[in-house]
Amino acid sequence: MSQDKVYATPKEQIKAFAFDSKVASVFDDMIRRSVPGYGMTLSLLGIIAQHYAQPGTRVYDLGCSLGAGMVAMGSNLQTSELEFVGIDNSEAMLQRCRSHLVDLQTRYPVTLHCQDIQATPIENASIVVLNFTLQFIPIEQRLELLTRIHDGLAPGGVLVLSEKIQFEDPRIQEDLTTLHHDFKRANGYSDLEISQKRSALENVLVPETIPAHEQRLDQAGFARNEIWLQCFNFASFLAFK
Ligand code: GEK
Repeated sequence: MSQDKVYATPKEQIKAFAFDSKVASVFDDMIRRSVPGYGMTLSLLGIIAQHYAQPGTRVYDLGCSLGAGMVAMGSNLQTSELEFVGIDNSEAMLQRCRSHLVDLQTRYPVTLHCQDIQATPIENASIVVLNFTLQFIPIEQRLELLTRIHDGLAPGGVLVLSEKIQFEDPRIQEDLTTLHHDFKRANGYSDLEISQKRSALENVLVPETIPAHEQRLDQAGFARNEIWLQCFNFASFLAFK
């Protein structure tokens, strides 16, 4: 996988961030160097999948990008009669995703659909993963999506929801944003790359507070939810049907 240089040179005009072929070709490097805890989220997703995958059900990865979530969940699974469904609305991502799923496909049926996750029917799911994807859905449409996910989960099913988060206290917001930028700098991104990417993501990636997520999960019908991992301004929730 090549190194992310998408924002390395000065741009006259910063266009809104898009998951196009340029981003898809460096995506693994981009997300690992940008999202603190991404690697740990994936490796622990494998443990979560072992615990919650139920025979005869589906596992959905909504906004699957290159399929890292499905690969992580499938790597040590023994559960029988499981089907994986990966959804993304970027054809550039899915083209690359297919080649990452070769091993998984020798053990489980895997279907990939290029579509908006808001149009995806969710049925008979034991696990639904939204790994850093809900943040790209318009805020007013998030409840409907989470409600459909809840309704499509089988009894005992879970949603894994990972997001960039925002803090109510402006001083904490400022400090954790600084720490996030320090993380990116430590991973080799320049100040120019950090600031151009930040502008490109403005109004595209819209983070919310932890209470806003918790309240919406309650409203969508989930019985309980808890944060199981947090790294700076990124957190992952486990929500139970
Ligand atoms: C991972 N989960 O590696 N419908 C379908 N796909 C969408 C939509 C939508 N409405 N909006 C955005 N996407 C992955 C990482 S990246 C996170 C997920 C990030 C897709 C988009 O094309 C991209 O592939 C993915 O969601 C978000 O664990 O880049 O911060």
